[in-house]
Amino acid sequence: MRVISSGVHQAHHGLELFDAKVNPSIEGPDRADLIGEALETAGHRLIEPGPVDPELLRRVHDSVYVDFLASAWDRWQERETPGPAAMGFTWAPRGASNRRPDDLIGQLGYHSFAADCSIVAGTWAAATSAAAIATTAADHTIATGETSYGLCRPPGHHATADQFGGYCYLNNAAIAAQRFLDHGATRVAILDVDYHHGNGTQSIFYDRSDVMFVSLHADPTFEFPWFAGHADETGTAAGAGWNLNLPLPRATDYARWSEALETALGRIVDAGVDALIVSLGVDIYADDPLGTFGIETADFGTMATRIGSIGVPLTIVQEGGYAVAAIGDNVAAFLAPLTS
Ligand code: OKP
Ligand code: ZN
Repeated sequence: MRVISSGVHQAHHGLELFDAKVNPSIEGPDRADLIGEALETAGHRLIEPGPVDPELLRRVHDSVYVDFLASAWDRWQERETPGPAAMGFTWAPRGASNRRPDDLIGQLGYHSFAADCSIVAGTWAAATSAAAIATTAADHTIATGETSYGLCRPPGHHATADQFGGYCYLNNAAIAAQRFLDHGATRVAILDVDYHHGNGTQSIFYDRSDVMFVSLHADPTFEFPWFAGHADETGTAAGAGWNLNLPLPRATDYARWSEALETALGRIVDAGVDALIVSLGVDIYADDPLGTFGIETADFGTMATRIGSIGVPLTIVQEGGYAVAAIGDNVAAFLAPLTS
């Protein structure tokens, strides 16, 4: 087991709008710091990532979006009275032309889909560091076959090819998947176990058959990201049949959740993939402030044992998880049975 992490994320702490109030985001630096500490206590060595690959970013994300993210904070600072964080507040009405505006304020709406997500001074460095962590983790699995874990922060699974939202800017799991393909894999699967549907990952690969996206998540009829994650979203064009959503009800416990996991793994095994990326959100934990599921700490070990049993090369990237008192134990419990 190789663990990749970096302290660069610490300078990123955005603001989020919720309940008509703006507060520091619940997605803060403490999350990754606590995971790192727990993993070191469990005997893991934390290894720094290599540099980010700008070409790889642009194979997953639109170039204009990458350039936008890289420059948004500096452009924001040029305003007469810049607020404490750059965020969108106008989104395209249904049926609108959705032409990209020229102005920064319009572009912030164009390139985002949720007001829980903002850009501050450290955001671009943190997002590219998380992408580098995912890339380095994938590279280790590609080179050795060994399982790797990328302690990515900010998370990535809500980020689409050209929009940020849900605390995500660059799609770390998608970047890891693309890395496997670029190094000879024919087909890879992404298994997303975060409490929230990975709308960004789904959309990036929705018309492609080389990356199968499989997600267990809270039903979007009652949960963020609200507009994606239904069971009838199965892919389009060449991607038809390569997207599997398993929406689950409130209060789902491990007995119910593990039934969906069996369905998910059955499809992944049938697909005969060369590698598996796990988008590991531990916000399915019983005491998570954003979640409603009933997964206990020990259940993370049980699910990891089952996922590992399919015998496919495995790279894990961190997504959500907001119960900071338990976040380290939950990730350590997941990694423990995969550690050799
Ligand atoms: C990101 B990931 C609560 C607002 C909820 C959206 C949740 C984003 C979750 N104050 N904002 O999938 O864990
Ligand atoms: Zn989540």
